[in-house]
Amino acid sequence: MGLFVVRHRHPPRRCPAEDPAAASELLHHLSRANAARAGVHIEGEAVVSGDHTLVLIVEAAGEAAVRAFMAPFERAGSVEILAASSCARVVANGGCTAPAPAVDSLVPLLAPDEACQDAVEAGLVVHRAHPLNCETSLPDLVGGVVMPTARFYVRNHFHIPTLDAATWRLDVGGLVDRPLRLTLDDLRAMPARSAVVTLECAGNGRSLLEPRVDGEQWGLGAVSTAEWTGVPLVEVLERAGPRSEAREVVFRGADRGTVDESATTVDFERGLSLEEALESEALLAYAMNGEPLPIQHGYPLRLVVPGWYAVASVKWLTNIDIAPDPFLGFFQVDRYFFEWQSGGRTEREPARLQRVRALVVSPQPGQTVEQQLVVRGVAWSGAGGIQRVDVSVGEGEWHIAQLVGRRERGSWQWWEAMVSVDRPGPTTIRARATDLAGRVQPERPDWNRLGYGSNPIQQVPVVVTAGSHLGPAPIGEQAGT
Ligand SMILES: Nc1nc2c(c(=O)[nH]1)N[C@H]1C(S)=C(S)[C@@H](COP(=O)(O)O)O[C@H]1N2
Ligand SMILES: [Mo]
Repeated sequence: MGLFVVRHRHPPRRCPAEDPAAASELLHHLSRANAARAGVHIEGEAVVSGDHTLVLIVEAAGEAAVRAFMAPFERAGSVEILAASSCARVVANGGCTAPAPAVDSLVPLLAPDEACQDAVEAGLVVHRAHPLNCETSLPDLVGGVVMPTARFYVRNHFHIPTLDAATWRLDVGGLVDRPLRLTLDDLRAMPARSAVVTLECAGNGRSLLEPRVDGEQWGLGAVSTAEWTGVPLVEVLERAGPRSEAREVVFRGADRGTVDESATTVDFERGLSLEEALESEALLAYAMNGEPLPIQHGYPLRLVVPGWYAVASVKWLTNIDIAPDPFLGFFQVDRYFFEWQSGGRTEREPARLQRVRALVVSPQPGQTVEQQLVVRGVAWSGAGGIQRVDVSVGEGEWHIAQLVGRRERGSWQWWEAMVSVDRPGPTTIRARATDLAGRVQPERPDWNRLGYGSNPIQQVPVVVTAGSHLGPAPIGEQAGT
């Protein structure tokens, strides 16, 4: 189907709307049902006031179908038919005259404009339409630990593959005694486990770095939490039986493309050492919040590695390969590591566990608040649970916040603090998390060449108005909790 803009004009003296019979005939001709019979889907229609001009937006197989349908208008005046495109498609293609993005894929792909349109409509903050990259809007985080799937951030490096679960297989091979070829039904028949896990992109917060670092300019919303259900990775590894020389487990997704300026195609692949794979409590997840994984989050199967930066959680998983040596693929050694200069030397360290961070969800930056207010948000760390969160107003002393709900490995936890502010006027709220390993957020971000793991104490500017009225009751005091 193609999209078209149609413009009809007629001379004022031949305005068909002035003749009741002709006018009603045209109205019926333009009804959605009549148009559909002619193979034309009318998306919208309007008449430019005082200008004898009608504009239609229609979908049809081709221009000929539109032309045939517009015949009654052609008799009354002129008809122009312009090939058109949705805004999302133009943006996904990179401009009004740019061709569609190049495709190098072995599997069918999700139309980039549709994925982008859905994300915008769900309220995600789209940074790039193709490949689709969008973050969660922080005010949307209200509610429970788990958030609505449609608002979960999306991070892609390539086109989004649409895999057919009926023909999809997970191949487990390499240094194993029993190579496996599993269907989705095979996996569903194995003992299932569910876990609430927070995924965070290693680039979350990159836009706060100074000097600026190239790469996706994430605010603070490249992080989200869902309940994932699937088969523990260890179960599948044990079934396959790694041989004694096995050292590394390599996970491959079905998406691929070119990277940097290079012409060669790379698959999205990541490795974990066998030890990490066995100890990580990773899941081979086929469900997210009780529903089959959505396409953009890895349908039909993805890896979910609790506590790790989410690059480890390979989507659209098709292969698990057990290897004798550490994996050296692009997304393992050319990206997703910290790199600093120290004393003329370059130091590198892979981005593995999520650093500790607290996010203020309420109030939001720029909001007006009263002198007594409740500050609340989430906090997480890949090194274990959150030990404490402290809140401070206007560079004042730190107040300990109350942690809400259960502490779960790999999941963020809500916290809240009631604070009072001495004086009305502009001020800044800060929240600082400390994890059970004793790691605490730094004042300033730890700048590194690729801009990963930026977790400084968040600063939320607000304006305080005079008044002692309390905001909404703290979560712990609401009815039913
Ligand atoms: N196959 C595949 N898996 C992938 C990626 C990808 O581009 N392709 N991106 C990774 C990165 S960098 C992140 S942050 C998470 C994002 O997961 P989400 O889109 O479900 O939020 O997926 C990871 N897994
Ligand atoms: Mo990421």
